[in-house]
Amino acid sequence: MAYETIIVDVENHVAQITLNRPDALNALNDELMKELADALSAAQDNEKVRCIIITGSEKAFAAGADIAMMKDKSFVEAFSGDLFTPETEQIMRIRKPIIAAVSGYALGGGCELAMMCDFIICSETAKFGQPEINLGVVAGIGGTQRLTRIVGKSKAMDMNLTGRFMDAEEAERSGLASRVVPCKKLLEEAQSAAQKIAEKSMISVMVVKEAVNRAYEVPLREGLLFERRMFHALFATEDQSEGMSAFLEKREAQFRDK
Ligand code: CO8
Repeated sequence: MAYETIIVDVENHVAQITLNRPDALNALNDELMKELADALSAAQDNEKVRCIIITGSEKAFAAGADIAMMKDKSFVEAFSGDLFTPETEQIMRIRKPIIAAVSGYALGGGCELAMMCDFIICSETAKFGQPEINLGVVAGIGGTQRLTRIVGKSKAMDMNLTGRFMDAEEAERSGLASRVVPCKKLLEEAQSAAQKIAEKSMISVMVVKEAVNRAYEVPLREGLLFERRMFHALFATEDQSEGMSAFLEKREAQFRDK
């Protein structure tokens, strides 16, 4: 599929998807969300891809859902059209790890998209926010839910009620971003993290993703049981044997995803 609103590069086992609507600061419209979901599914199906990066421009990761697209919708159109739901469901089904590399604005749906990724690396210029309240609406794809689980009630309320932006330093301090780097180093850092992940056994990588995400869904006892059972199950893999042997033989493990 040829894309109009994103750019996809696959190199060294990493699929880098760049949101590309510069005139609208990468605002998320129907076309972009469909293309993004399609590209992610293609990356999931591509055996060469072992990690995915979603990024934007230096000025904006994404400045939210496209306000011009939404402005004239009636309640019935918004409700029946179920805007972005199939695409976000599709994104949530991706089993390979996804890193958000955020520079500049990640607002509204842009912040929510970053939070749908597995972790966020941001540049010193990043600004996160849920400013939907300024438009007379509220967040619609996770800004009251994921943000609350990530940064806690007080900051989530503050962000959603006042619409203020959070800078990179606060985002890292609050656990929203895992690392902050200078703007020029953002993609290098994201690529290096992706390469590190790409070297691991894909089976362990997918288990980590499932297990950490499960922490948001189930009580602690259930989550711990799931983790323990997955730990046990990995002893059925050749990669467990290779990984532990390689450590004891003081050499690099050669994982084969088996
Ligand atoms: N939608 C559409 N166009 C946008 C958006 C947007 N979210 N953000 C920026 N643009 C456009 C501007 O209209 C402008 O276009 P033009 O040049 O044609 O006038 C261009 O991008 C550049 O923007 P600015 O001139 O405003 O640039 P500034 O540097 O002055 O300001 C800001 C940058 C602060 C990021 C500013 O653009 C801004 O506040 N943008 C809107 C942020 C916002 O409110 N985001 C939330 C949108 S609502 C949302 O995301 C809901 C998600 C849930 C969907 C749920 C579905 C179920």
